[in-house]
Amino acid sequence: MYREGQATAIRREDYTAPAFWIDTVDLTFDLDPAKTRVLNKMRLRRNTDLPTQALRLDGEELNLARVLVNGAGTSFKMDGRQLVLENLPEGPEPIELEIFTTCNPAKNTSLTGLYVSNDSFFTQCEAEGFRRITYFLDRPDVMASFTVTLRGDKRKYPVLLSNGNLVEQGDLEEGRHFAKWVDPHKKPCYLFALVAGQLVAREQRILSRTGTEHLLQVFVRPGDLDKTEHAMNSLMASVAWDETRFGLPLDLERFMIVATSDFNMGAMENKGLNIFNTKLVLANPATATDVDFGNIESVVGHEYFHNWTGNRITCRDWFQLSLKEGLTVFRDQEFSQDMAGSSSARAVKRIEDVRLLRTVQFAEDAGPMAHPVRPDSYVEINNFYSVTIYEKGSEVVRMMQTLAGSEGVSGRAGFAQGMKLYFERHDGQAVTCDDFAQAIADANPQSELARVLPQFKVWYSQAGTPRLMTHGEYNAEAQTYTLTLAQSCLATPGQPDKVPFVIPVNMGLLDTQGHALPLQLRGEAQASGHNRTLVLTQTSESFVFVNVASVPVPSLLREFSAPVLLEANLTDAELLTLLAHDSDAFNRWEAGQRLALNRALSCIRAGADPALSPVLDEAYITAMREVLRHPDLDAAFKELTLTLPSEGYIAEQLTEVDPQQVHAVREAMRGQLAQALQADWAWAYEQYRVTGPYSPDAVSAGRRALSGMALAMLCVAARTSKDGMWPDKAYQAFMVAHNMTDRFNALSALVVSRHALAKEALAKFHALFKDEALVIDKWFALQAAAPDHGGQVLPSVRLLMQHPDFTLRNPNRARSLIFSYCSANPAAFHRTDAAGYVFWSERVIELDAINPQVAARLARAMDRWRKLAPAYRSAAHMALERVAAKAELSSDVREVITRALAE
Ligand code: B3K
Ligand code: ZN
Repeated sequence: MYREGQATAIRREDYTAPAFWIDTVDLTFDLDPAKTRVLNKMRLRRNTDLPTQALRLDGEELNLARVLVNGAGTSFKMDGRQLVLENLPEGPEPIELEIFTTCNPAKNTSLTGLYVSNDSFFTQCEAEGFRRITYFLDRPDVMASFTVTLRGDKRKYPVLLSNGNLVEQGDLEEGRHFAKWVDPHKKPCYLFALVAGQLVAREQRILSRTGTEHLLQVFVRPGDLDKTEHAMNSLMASVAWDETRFGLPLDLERFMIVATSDFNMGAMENKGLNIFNTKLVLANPATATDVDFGNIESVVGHEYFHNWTGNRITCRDWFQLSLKEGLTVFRDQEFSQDMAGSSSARAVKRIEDVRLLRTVQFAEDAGPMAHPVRPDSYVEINNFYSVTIYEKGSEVVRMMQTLAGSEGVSGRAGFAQGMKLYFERHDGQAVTCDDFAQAIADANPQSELARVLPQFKVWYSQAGTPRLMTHGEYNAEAQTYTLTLAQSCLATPGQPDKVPFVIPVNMGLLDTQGHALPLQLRGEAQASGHNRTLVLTQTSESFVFVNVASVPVPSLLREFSAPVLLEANLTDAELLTLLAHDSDAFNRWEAGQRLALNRALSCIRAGADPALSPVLDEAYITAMREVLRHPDLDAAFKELTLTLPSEGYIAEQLTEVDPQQVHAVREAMRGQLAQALQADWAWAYEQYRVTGPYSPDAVSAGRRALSGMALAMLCVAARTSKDGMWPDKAYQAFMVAHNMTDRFNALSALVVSRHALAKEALAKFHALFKDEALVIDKWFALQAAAPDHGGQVLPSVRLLMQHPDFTLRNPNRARSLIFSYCSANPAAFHRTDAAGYVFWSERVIELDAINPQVAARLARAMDRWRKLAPAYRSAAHMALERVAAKAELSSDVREVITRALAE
């Protein structure tokens, strides 16, 4: 967040090893909100592999009081923000360096480094926050042993936590006390953490498979303990899962999670002391929805899994971020799937993950911030905690798992072997993505992955989403089916020309009745199985299937086996066959989405008025009715299939976007589906309502999702029929609901159908939950994302900013109102009078002065401005220029705006 001078790009090719190693760090904190004193005693030694050079320590917003070398005063100088020591003793002997600084946590609104939230102290060091605590070699390849002593007022800060084991604690003079923590594991400083405040803990002792005992703790503010059971259950499940699936045990006596309401992102994997956004810890049936419960399970898992993938083996430099993030997202996705249970519930999770990837990551890959999974340069590393590093990174790992199989060894087993080798080789090290890929391939020498590894790694170096074009030719006489797969990839910033990727394509063939056909490629002695992985490595390749008795319907990219844009150009008849019969649940869902998308796109491209000619035809509506009424499909799957592609996803398919038109078409489609299936929705609402006690399991959650959708559709349909019955029922359901999922669904049904009762229900909702910050976030978000009619949303958002509960300083609250409007409500944001863009530019500038990381995320709302139709585009351009013209911008926001404006 450097504001002085010109921010320069850091380049991956410039990496050099550190000039010094730091073996031990002994930190003593005297905690005081306005002036915390930090005594930092380090033992360093020169990296003798490099020529003798000065020690340059990173620091930011620190007041330097003293520097001692081996106990004596020394000369030093400042170079920008670095503390430079030029005269350290030569030779390999250890050097004792003592640095005394102070900082001001109360004034720290950026929420990186050491900050105060609700009178407690918290830290956030990844990626470069440790330098705001003390002078240090703030880079992940410097791993040290940490000892931390915390001192503070005992009444104000009864709980004093840091990484590792508590070795000593006691009282001091003047009502103060101390705690001393020793972390038995070496770690980079980005994994350092401290917490001090009035906190209470839910505790659980567990036994590992090998019989070792561990203490798990979830710390929250007093009053929130009744919302910690699910987080604790998720943590216990995570520990058990990593041990069973990957043989990775908990390596600490004590594992702590602490929740804070002021947090820039979801959570942070500090060694043994994870710090979480309250949103991803606190849940009880009355305040949290099924989606919240699911997110908590997945993020608790994610941070826990980092203990091995990220903490035991960390990144050599921040360009390797996906080494830990892509891999750990892959692990948390697998964990959630395993927790979900049935194959249908697994598919539902996969569909949700792919939906996020395709709407958000594909858009990033096609926009000004496009970057490879392993970027080549950055200005501000915080801007690269992106869906590309995380979600696409996870897909890259998933493809490695797919390709790690060989004769008699499943991909999953091969991948597990690869992980084992990765830990044998690199435990305790800071490594690169190459090291990871090499270990997976080396453990599976017979696999396709080993054969294509150098080319496979194009996924790490090349940005942009590949297009996969497929074409099938059936020869009835020869009974052959020739499937041609071809790929291309558009230019991205800095990468005009692309080379072919390795694309694993899971596929099968169905006959027109929907039966799976046995698969036999030319050259194979006999048919085997109904599912194959074809591996495309060239620009174009053909695969010939023989003994194909009738014209087949291809089911391609099953389970979404590669992060590509599939252009299969299937006919409606083929898509309907897949929707009704494919054995791959993902592709069933995908066929339904494709049918809806094709209809939306034809209407938009024809410039047709959806109010005059219906967008959906009988074939589509009948197919959706069949899905909704299907006796065997799970409720969660039905809900996903009946949900139309989002406005954002539709927009991505167009070369030029009029957000108002996209909105009108999708709204018309929804209205039509609501009307045409009215009787079916009414049936589904009654059929799927859950009446017993609340449980967040996948089956009950799916039922609530579907009955909630049915209620919303019935309220939407009631708009035309002017029948008040369903809105009344929704209001009733809202009032009597015994869990937040049903209550919020009922409230949303009234808001999205714009019924007069919505106002009253919103007021009741606020009154009921006025003391529950996370629920009030939902209240703001729902209003900011409400469907726009006549432009009422923006004035309502401006008014809500004046609400006593609103503050820009709390990231959750800022996201709930401002981001929900700018990023999750395209038709309300892309106003023809440009007022949405003006609002955006004001908020980006305002937020940047408080919290650059959050501001830079908001800045991304304009990423796709060049795709907009001309009138919007020029207004968006002006808004971007307005922000760019500000002299006082953080490097975070400056980088995003500069890239958005670059040609
Ligand atoms: N590693 C952290 C993210 C840190 C973001 C810093 N701007 C959380 C996670 O991915 O688990
Ligand atoms: Zn992570």
